[in-house]
Amino acid sequence: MKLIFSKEVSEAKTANKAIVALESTVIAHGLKFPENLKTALEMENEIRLLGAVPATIAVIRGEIKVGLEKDELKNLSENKEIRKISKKDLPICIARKQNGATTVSATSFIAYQAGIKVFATGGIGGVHLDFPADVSADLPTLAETPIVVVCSGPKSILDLAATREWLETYGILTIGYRCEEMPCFYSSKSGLKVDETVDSVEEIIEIIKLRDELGIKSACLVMNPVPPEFEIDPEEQKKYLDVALRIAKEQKINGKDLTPFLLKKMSEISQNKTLQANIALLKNNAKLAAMISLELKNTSA
Ligand code: PSU
Ligand code: MN
Repeated sequence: MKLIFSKEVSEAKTANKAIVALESTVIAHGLKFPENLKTALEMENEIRLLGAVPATIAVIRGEIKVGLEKDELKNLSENKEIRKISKKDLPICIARKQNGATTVSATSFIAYQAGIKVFATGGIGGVHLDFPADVSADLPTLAETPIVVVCSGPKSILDLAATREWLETYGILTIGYRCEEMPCFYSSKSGLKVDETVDSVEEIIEIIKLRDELGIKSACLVMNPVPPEFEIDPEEQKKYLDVALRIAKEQKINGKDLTPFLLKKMSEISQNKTLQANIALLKNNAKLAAMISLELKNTSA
């Protein structure tokens, strides 16, 4: 698989530095301009400030890029004509020399091929409410990719119980970072348990290393709840979601357009409250991912 590394990522690989992968769907489809660009740059900087190197992943004119230059990030944020791609879409996007924003599915796959072990995002995809046949391609990819994904749980727009069961069945480990319940994006409470709670990065490293030693090939999700000052209580969240779901149904929105549509509608209905929470959790997850990737390097030397 041909990967094009940015100068920064290529130097980091040579120097054996800690690298954190970041996805591009959240930039191109998950947040609107200009907040998307600002958030993407801030996530990268949080990672650099801690001493690790960010590698935002995307397909640009048919080339798989690991690490984006500033102008490439800017283009991704402004351009509406970017394909949202999961792993299975990669061959199409490359063959047709298209621009593709990578989801958790495509990003995990590429990061793993690039030798990057830790990836930070907001919320992962899962089983959709009211559309039980719509299961995000994030899930099957995570089931077969031994990477660490720092996230704030599945997105709250999903059927959380069904998503939690899917993770269980397909052996995707859920670790709660200082939380006992599986967080669900804008909220820290889902009423569903994580597999185990940890209080420190060292405990996460120990578990990841044992997973690898045992030859277990599925992802480990490190679930990091939204910072409390941005948390939206589940009742309030449900109000926004119910309106967004009703509009989606009326407008017959489905397939890969559903997630971006619901996120955008909820942000409008909540007067940007969900947007602020989304941005806060993304930056917070970037920081924790940097800490994990640094500790992983320190203890593997
Ligand atoms: N997290 C966010 N915002 C997003 C996404 C995640 O905070 O927009 C994206 C991710 O790229 C995830 C995708 O992989 O939504 C899932 O989309 P779908 O449900 O169509 O598989
Ligand atoms: Mn879907």
